[in-house]
Amino acid sequence: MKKLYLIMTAITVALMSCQPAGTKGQTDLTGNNIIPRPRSVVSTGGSFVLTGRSDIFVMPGSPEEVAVTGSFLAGKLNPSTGLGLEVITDGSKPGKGDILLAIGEAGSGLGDEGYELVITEKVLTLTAEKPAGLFRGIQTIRQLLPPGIEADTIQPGPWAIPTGTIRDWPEYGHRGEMLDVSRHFFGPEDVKRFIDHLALYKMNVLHLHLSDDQGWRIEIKSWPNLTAHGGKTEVGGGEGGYFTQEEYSDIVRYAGERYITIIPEIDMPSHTNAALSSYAELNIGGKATEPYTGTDVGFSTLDTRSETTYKFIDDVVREIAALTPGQYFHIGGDESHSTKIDDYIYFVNRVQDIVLSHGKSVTGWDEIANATLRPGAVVQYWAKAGNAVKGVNQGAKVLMSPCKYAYTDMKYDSTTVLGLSWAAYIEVDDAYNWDPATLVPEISKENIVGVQAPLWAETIETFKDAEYLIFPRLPGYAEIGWTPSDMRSWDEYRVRLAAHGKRMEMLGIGFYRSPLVEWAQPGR
Ligand code: IFG
Repeated sequence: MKKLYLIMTAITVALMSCQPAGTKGQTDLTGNNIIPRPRSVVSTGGSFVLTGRSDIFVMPGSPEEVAVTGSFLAGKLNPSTGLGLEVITDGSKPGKGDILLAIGEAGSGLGDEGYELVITEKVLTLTAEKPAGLFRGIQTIRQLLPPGIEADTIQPGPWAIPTGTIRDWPEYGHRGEMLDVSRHFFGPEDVKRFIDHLALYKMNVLHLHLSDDQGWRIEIKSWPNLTAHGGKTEVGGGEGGYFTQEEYSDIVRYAGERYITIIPEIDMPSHTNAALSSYAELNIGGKATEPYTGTDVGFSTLDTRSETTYKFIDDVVREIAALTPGQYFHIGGDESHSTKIDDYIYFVNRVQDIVLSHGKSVTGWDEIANATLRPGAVVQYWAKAGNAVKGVNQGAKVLMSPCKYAYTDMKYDSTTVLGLSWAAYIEVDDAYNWDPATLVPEISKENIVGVQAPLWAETIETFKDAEYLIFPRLPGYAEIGWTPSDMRSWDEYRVRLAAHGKRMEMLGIGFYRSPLVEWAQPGR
């Protein structure tokens, strides 16, 4: 079998070599379509080719994670190339057509997620200071290969990468998306597919909106009715669902293997009808509410002056924090229209201390900045810049999720069937044409931890629906979080994005074919 590949590859390489010199796709590394755009690219005008003899070498003495990352790369390359790359950890030297992964010296300036890709005609060498950087670099290798690399069946080669050097690292440390699994429930397989999409575009956070008026989606062993009752429906009256703690832990593991952190959100004191209908004692007046399957907001509130409420929250935070390696716990705090402001502030202050008591830092929607923010708090700016500025004035950092640019449940335009439009219509260029560091004058770059694009699920029932709203806007958010703003322009980006149309097709993503982008014809 291997011999056949050798012959096939030899013929392919021979054919290739008679290609006109300098064919942009094959030998000009600066002609790449990588998203996010890498920080620096230098071309040396040659071509590196994967063949049936290629393998992935791990530098001797590397941490175990490096071999794991090598296996991830092999798992991406082998199904579509059929080249049977193996991960070699016995210390032998890479040869022609091999890939070498190595953890380099600290202090290279690449930071936790940066990487350097040195591609010669002989060997492709990927180095990073940390394993996370190698994993980000793997995504660049994927994107330097033809879109067919993403297929799960054998595709015609050749599998060539132009030679040169790429040095790259992110602008912001928090680059993510949020998935609302409460309004409509999305199971573990959907969430893992979402994580795969985030990984390809070097994103590193997935915020899961686990509770709301319409559904409680995470098992809490000390309050079993939250899912037994509160997880049983969703917007429109469907059957809902929930993650067992085992399923949640599996999602956390899957994300961690891709250097993606899960941030769990329990939204409170409003957006709590699922809990209020599960336990009478959580309600002001002590009577349980009816399950809610509509799409109004702001009508619910926990009893902010009842000790039972804080015992409940302590149990919930304790159980989820124990399953969550990430530093942040999201307490929601949005749209508390049925909670008096003094009660709201009292509540947010107490809940912050509960979160800190379980070893986590607090994040929440921008309204929480009306309380006294504890150290390490991050305010997620979504609607009121004034709230986010209050957070900055208290010394908090800001996560930029401006609803007019980053809410991926917004329709693309008035003809989009899925989604809402209360904030704005957000075409693909609108989603790209903003700079977090200058959007709000009083919020400067050093106050900002990064960007996140929420997907609210009132109007989406399947993950196919979700992907239609997420793509093709997600790559743009990834680039805003990764690439310096002075290296970004819509006219240049839209050309690279067009090349990702084929890649999304290969990944089975039914994306919105925005008329603003010159997508390659389907199937070609
Ligand atoms: N605002 C609500 C969400 C969701 C959204 C839909 C926030 C923080 C409108 N809160 O966005 O629950 O209903 O676009």
